[in-house]
Amino acid sequence: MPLKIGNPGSVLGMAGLLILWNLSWPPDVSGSQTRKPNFLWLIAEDMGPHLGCFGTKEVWTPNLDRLAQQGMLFTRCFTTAPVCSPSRSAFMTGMYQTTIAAHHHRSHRDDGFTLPPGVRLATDWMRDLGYFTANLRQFPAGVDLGPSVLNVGTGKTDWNFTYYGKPFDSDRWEDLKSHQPFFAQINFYESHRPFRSPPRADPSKVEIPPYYPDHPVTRQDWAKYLDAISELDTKIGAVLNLLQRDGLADNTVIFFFADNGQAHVRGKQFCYDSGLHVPLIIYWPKGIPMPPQFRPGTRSQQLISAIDFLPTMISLAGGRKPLLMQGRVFLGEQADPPRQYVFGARDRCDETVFRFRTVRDSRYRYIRNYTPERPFLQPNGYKEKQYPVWNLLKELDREGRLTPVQKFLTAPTMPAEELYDTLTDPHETKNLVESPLPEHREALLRLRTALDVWLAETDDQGRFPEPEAIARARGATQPQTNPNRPAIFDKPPPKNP
Ligand SMILES: [Ca+2]
Repeated sequence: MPLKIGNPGSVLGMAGLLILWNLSWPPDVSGSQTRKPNFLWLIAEDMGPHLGCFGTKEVWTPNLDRLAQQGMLFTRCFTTAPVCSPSRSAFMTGMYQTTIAAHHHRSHRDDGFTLPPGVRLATDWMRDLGYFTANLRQFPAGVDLGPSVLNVGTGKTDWNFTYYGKPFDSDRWEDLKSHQPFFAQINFYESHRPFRSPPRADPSKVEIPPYYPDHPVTRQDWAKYLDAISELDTKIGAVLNLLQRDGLADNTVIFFFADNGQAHVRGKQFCYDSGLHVPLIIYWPKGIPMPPQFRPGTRSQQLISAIDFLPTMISLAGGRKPLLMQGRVFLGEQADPPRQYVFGARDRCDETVFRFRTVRDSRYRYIRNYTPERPFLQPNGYKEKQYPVWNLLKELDREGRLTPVQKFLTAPTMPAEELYDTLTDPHETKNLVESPLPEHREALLRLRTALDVWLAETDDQGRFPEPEAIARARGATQPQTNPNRPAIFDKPPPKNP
């Protein structure tokens, strides 16, 4: 099929690839004149916008609330996948996981699969700009980082590709001060299951979504999730203290976000807001000139995709966004026009095959399901073992104790299309695909078209099914038997002129 101009899949292998590769070359040298900011990414696991500053009850997050108050809170930030490895592959490259064939969860753990030519890791781009890079695991002795200090800085990468070489220069906090400017990240564990944080939230007071049965099991589980976030906050506080202690607080830009949505039955692994909506807080330090769009102490409703973090950081670091990087710059002098849409995708997760694609504007979410013959509760060992509500739903369904909204999750099939008005229905429970109202028809047609255009322009690799044997092997793919390999892999890598 001929591909349109502007389609990264079509251009990557040709002249555009050279542009993608070379735009930040030669390395920016202006940093010798102007002080460049450090960047610190604080990456939480599996959490939705459940912080005090988002109005959540029974969670205690004074440090993140203060960071949001001094910085900016972005209330409409979404990952491109509702699960770790595709999402992390995307935000660490600024590319949709569906374009770079990293869309199945952990499918390339042991097959030597590498990024397509011209697509690079965040640290590669930042090194070109003179940055030292770190994925922090080691912290100074004697510093109080909370009760389970081993969980601060997991070093998690979980990319669904192999990176040959050293992706980060260091894992030691103590290296930062002497290696500025730096781009460092800290990966936190707390909000990943199993939840193990000290109990604090009162299960009888937590607010649970209407699609879960109001049952002690649900309440207890939700309280544990909130407790995990409260514990995460104490660790964030400790890291913020370390920045102060080492004199780094005034020249370090902080991004706080999560790698995918909340670890609940209809959250993680699914393409509703609950699987893709994550908190985003950006803190801007006083020692660095502020981008024109930055308004400390405010909330922004601008649509942000997690693949926008990297091009934005490159731009703020004095570089230029690589021409074909799919993320958009949302802060700084080179900011792109704000997004009208954010996109997301889910493909195979472990042994469970689904294919969803979704697009959302500031109000409506549209989901297309390519596997509607499969049930929402299609067997998944991870969810069965770790999500008590997964089994509770099945049990209460057998007893006839679910409401119609809850029965949606135990139905034998799923809708082929879903449309939700997140303004009037934030939990996305009323599917408007059949609605005759003109505004719903308009939203449906517009979002269907937006999705079709995105699928074509981004060369969605999910259109090629994985061979069943590979899916059955739960990720043990062999490249020679995997047809799910974009044509761009077969093009020779670019040569520097
Ligand atoms: Ca995750």
